[in-house]
Amino acid sequence: MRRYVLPLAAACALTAVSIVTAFAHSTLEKAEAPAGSYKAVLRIPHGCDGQATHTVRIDLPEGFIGAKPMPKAGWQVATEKGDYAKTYKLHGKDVSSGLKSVTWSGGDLPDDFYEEFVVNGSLSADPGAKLPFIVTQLCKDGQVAWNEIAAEGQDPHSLKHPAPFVTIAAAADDGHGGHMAADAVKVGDLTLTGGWLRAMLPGQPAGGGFVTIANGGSTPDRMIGVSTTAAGKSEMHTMEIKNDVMVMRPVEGGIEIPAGQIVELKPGGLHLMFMQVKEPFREGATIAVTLEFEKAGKVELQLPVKAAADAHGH
Ligand SMILES: [Cu+2]
Repeated sequence: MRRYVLPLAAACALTAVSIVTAFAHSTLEKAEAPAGSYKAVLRIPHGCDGQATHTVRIDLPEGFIGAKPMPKAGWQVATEKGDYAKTYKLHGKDVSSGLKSVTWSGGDLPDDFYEEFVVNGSLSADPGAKLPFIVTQLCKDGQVAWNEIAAEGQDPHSLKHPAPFVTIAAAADDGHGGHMAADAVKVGDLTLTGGWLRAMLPGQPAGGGFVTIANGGSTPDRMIGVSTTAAGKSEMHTMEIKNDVMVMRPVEGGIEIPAGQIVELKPGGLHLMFMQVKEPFREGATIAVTLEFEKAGKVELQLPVKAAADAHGH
């Protein structure tokens, strides 16, 4: 990627600043956020070995899409655009390119001061993913690059110049009667969240199950099997309304989980179906359910049983 080297402005206005000594590293104001709209506020804590910073460059991470920089009084802003590693959905549209870096130059940020630089955009990555924003500060005689990324299991605090990063939080509750999202389970490129089973009435022979599957990989996967010892027969179903009647049927060939997409199994739509249930699922119980994916393989989920608040025909 091309680097900008920008001339130092002779004179420039001081922007509103506040003195903060607590931040030794460059950091993001919000270090954790769910996928979706995100305002990246990058803090520049100090200059380079006593010198003022005149240029700040931020290289945006893959998965931070539709980004726009906030102009800054006293600084010129320049941007670089390019292709993303893959195609994302943003507001219902496919996007495959956009802002890759922003450079604010011609400013004057004395070493004793702290400043914030803002890029607004949208986070599109799996819960748990860490998206690093590489920050480079240029001063008269040198530079500081916040470009170190912690390896898996490494403590980011052990790095001398860690890149600020945002961790993608689990999606907020979908509002379906207050079902809490279960802990995220990762298998291969897939992240499974919010799994639950609907509590069954006594004598009811079949029950439904739901889970959200995010594919963070670059290739599609497919759910090809579901099983549990709690039921004689487990299937994947679709549900649709035909002639005012809700009809369910097994999904032929399994459920596709497209690359970079989220598939939600939920009441009224795709769901897991458990038949010949030995003991009706009781609210408060936890039942082990194994899902099988073509590429990611098998994963066992401990699914909580929740009240059948909204009976969609089961
Ligand atoms: Cu069903």
